Amino acid sequence: EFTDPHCDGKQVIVHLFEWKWTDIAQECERYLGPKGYCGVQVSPANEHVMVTKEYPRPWWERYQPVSYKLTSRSGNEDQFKDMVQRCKKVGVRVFVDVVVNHMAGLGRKGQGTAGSGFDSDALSFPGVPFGRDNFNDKSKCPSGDGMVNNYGDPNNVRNCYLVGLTDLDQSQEYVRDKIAGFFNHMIDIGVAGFRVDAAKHMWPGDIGAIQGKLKNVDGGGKPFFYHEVIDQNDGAIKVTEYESLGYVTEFRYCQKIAWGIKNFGQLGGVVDYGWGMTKSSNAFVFVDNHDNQRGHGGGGNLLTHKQPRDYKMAVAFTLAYNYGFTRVMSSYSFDSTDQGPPHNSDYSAKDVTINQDGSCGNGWVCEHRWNPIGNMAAFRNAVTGTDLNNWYNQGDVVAFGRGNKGFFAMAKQGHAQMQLKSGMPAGSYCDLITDCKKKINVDGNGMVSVNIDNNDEPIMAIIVGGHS
Ligand code: ARE
Ligand code: CA
Repeated sequence: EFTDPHCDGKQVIVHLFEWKWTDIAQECERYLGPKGYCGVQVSPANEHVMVTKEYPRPWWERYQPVSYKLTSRSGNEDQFKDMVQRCKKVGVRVFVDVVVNHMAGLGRKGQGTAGSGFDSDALSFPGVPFGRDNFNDKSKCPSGDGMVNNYGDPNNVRNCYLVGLTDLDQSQEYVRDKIAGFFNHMIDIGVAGFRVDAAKHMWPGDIGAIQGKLKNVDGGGKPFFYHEVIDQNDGAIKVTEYESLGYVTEFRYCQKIAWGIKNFGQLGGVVDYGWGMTKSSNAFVFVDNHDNQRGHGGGGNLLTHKQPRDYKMAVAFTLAYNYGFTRVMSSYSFDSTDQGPPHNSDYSAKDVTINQDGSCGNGWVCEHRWNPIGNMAAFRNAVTGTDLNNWYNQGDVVAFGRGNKGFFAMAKQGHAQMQLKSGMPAGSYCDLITDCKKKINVDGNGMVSVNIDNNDEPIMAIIVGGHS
């Protein structure tokens, strides 16, 4: 349960971080549908605070809810509905980032993006409504100052205020009903699932109780769930506690894949169950996310769009490999870690423009459109359910097959001309990475002529059905 993304077996979603609903609707139609993406993770859709104090309208204001009305920096409810329906029509589902561990941070008051009043210090959120009694009080939080300050103690992590964010008490039936009502409203609109923000800071039993109140999505079945739990073997809370609730984020993979790209010889051990990594059927996998790409939430030695060559190898490898359910990140350029999306003078997000060559303008990076990333969605879809075989890892080359459905290779130095065993039927195949500019030959014995040269990306990938 909660592990079906409802997209006809497709395997890759993209986080269009901070995009407007009107732009996402267009992107589903012009790119994501045709390329075989399963879905989009969208930024929080509900009403949030508008921060001006520390920084003018930072991206993180959307992680401070004011109510569950569907008006946010990305657009209003009508635009949200239009996006969900248009995406669904082209086979792309919408997954919403839901922030229900807490409401806005202490010290904040005024009006949210939908015009609701609120006062965090008074624990007053009339737009829901939530009041003083609906929050965890000091009797439940053992930290002394009321803040999360000891990741070794589950009561501290789950009943105290995360960075000063007013912490809801999800053990209450009333609170559960409000949250489930918010989810069901989006399910009615056609949403197929949820990324649960700060799930680590909620009791798994409370999340389960909320899930028990949910409707089926259209087409039948429970919504897809993936829970944000940062477990880097550094605290009391383990990802395994969330496995019965759906997928769970595997942040250790971010570190491992960055390490593996630095040291190709390590790529065979990129999934390390000895590290406590979640089993594949529950692992939600990504190279970077909106937090760790800017040093928030489990940052460190990671690859992001700022190192494009290595990043493309990391993402392409991840999509070719046989671990977990995958999410691709799509970013905007930033200098400050607080900086919100590219914006107009009123701080509304700028349109995503598309250049002649398919890249994005107006400050949007659009990694999901880079060929070694965007075209690998088709690879992952094509090899679903196959084993990994014909593993080759010598020097700076790594290559492997996926059953008789696909073959992948990359060469760190940018050149590899060699014959390798593949499980593929004979033929001349399109190289997905160069958008078919290169043809790759497989002979009658299944030997593939790997052809990577410095003129192109250091990667090649072919799939059955992808004949030239
Ligand atoms: C902002 C300000 C704060 C201020 C607060 C309240 O930055 O200074 O006190 O507002 O007014 C995002 C930003 C935060 C931001 C918040 C609210 O990252 O900076 O605070 O929005 O606007 C932990 C959690 C994990 C969380 C990360 C960031 O466990 O759930 O911290 N990630 C999610 C989202 C974030 C979001 C929130 C949660 C809050 O993805 O984008 O915050 O909704 C170890 C631990 C981890 C811990 C990590 C960092 O690795 O194991 O559990 O992650 O350290 O502390
Ligand atoms: Ca909590």
